[in-house]
Amino acid sequence: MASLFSSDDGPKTLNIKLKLWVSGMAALCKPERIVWIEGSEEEKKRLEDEAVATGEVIRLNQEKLPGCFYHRTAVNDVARTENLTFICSKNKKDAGPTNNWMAPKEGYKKAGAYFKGSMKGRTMYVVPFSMGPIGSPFSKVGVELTDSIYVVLNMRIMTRVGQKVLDYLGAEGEFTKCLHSKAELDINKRLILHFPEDNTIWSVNSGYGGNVLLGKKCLSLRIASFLARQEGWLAEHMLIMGVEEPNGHVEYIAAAFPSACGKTNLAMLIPPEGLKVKGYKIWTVGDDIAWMRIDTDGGLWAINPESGFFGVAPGTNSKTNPNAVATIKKNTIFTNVLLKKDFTVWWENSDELAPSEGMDWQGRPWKPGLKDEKGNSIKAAHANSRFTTPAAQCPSISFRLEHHHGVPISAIVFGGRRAHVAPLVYESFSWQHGVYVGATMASERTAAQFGEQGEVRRDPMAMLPFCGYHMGDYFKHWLTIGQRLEKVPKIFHVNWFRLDEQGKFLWPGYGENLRILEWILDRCNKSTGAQKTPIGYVPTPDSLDMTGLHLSKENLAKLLEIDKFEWLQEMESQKEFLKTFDDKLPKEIWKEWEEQNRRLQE
Ligand code: OXD
Ligand code: MN
Repeated sequence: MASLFSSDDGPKTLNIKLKLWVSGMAALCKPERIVWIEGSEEEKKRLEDEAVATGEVIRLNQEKLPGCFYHRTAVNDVARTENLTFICSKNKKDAGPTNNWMAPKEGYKKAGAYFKGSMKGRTMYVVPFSMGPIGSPFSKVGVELTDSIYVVLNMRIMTRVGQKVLDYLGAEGEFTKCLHSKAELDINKRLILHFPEDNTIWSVNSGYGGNVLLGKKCLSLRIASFLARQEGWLAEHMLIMGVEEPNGHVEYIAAAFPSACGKTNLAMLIPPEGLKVKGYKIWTVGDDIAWMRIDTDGGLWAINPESGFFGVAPGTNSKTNPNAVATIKKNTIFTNVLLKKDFTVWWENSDELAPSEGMDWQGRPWKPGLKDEKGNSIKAAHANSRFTTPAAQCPSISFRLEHHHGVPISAIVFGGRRAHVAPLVYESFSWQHGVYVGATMASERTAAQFGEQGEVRRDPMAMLPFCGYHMGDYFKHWLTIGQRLEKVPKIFHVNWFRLDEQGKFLWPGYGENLRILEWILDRCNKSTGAQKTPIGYVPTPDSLDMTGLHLSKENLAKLLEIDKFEWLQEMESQKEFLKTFDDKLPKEIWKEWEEQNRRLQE
C-alpha cells in the first residue's frame, strides 16, 4: 500500500511538547510512517479509500446510503471492558472504591510492553482534536495517536479535528496525550489506562468505540471529571436538550441515565400527538456528555463536547427515535450490524422486516429463524452494534451546539430503570438533597435483561464507570458547585420503567416522556401541582397533561405511588452502598439519608 502522505509532510505545529511526544511514542510503537490529520474533505476521501482497500471498512450502497461505511470489530471486542479499564493515580485512595487502580509506573510498564513495536508496518495517525467548539473556554484539546483508520474516521465525526485545532493549540497549549494501538486485538493484553495526573490515556489491544475513541469516555468523562474538580466545573454523563414553547422561549434540561437507558431517544424526542397543539419543539444539544460551568449570571451553563452521536442501533426505528432514523441516512459508520445483499444494513427492531438473507455482525451468512446449537435464535446485529453519525445531520439539532458558552440549564434529571420503588417523577427538596438522590441512583435488571431479575446496581449520577477519581470527593465537588451557584437548577428523578403486577410497563415512554419534562419545567418556573412526600415532591395527578393519552387513573396512581415499606428497604440498600465510601462520603450526604429515613418512618 502506497503511503498516504510522504513522511516529510510534517506537522504544522510549533508546539514542541507535542512534537517531542509524537516522536517518543513513535520510537515506542515503531510505525512505518506517521500521518498528521489536517481535517480536509479531500483527506477524508483518501482515508476512506485506503480503509476500503485494506478491508478495514466496507463501502455501503452509495445510492441508498451516501457516504456510509460498514465495519466489524473482533468478536471479543464489542463493548467497553470495564474490568480492563484503570485509573492510574499515584495514590490508590484517589481512585476510590468504584475504580480499578494500577500504579502509574506499573501501567506504563505493562502497557508499554504491548505498545512496543505494535505499529510495525502500519501507519501512525496523529489526530489533533477539540472536545467542544474550538477556542471555547469550555473546550479541551487532545491528540490521539492511533494505528486504526476506523478510529480516525470515527474521530472525524465525533470531534472537531485537524489543522485548526493545532492552530488553536499554538506553541504552548496543553493537550491530553492519547495513545491507541489495535496491536493484536488480544483480549488478554487489552488495557484502557488513564493517568489523570499526567493528562494521558493509553489504550491497547481493542478496536471497540468506547475503548478507542479516546475523546469520548476516556477524555470527556474520566480525565475531564478529574480536571473539572481542579478547575471548578462538572463533566457529566448527561444528555442536553431544549424544550421550546410556541412563543420562542427555550429551557434546557441535562439528564443522566446509565448506558443503554434511552438517553439518545430522549434527547431527540418528538412531541406526542396529544401535546402537539401546545406547539412544543425539542432541540437536541447532546445525547451522552455534558460539560457544565457556572457563568457570570450565576447559573449553570452546559456544552456537549462531542460533534457526533455514537448510538446503539438495535431498537432504533421510526417509533422509538424518528430523528435518529433521519440522521443516519448519510455519512454514517455502522458497526456490527447486519450487512444486506444490496450493501445496506439492518438490525433487530428496525423499521424493516428482517431480510431473507445477509451477513451477520460476525460476517457469517444469516437468515431469519437461524438458531445456535442450544436452540437460541442468532441475532443478526450485535446487541451493542452502533452508528456513528454527525450531530449536524439531526433534524432536531440545536444551533447552540456550536455556541462557545453553551446553554443555560434549568433542570437536572437523574433516572434509572426500576421495576418498583421509584415513582415516575419526583423533585428533590434542594440541591443538597438532589445530590444525595443522584448519589444513590440505581438501575434494576428486569426479566427483559440479562442477569438476575431485580438485581440493583447503584450507578451514582450514571458515572460509576466514568468518574476519574474518588466518588466521595466527586459528591463533595457537586455540593461545592451547588454552594457557588446563584441560580440553582432544580434536581429531579425519573423512572420510565415501573411495572404493574403482571410485569407490564405502566408508562408508554418515548415521546410521551415530554409530559413529564413539561411538569419538570413548570416546577422550575412556578409552583405547579405537587404533593410533598418523604422522598420529594411528586405530581398531583391533575398537574400532568394527559391529553390524548389513554392511561387509567389507577395506573397513574401506581406510577406516582411511594410505598413506604419498599422505600425503607431501599434506604437500607442505599446505606450499605454509601458505607463503601467510608470517611470520604460527605457528611451532608449522610445527613440527607438520615433525614429521608426519618421522614419515611414517621
Ligand atoms: C455508553 C456509551 O456506554 O455512551 O455509555 O457508549
Ligand atoms: Mn454513554
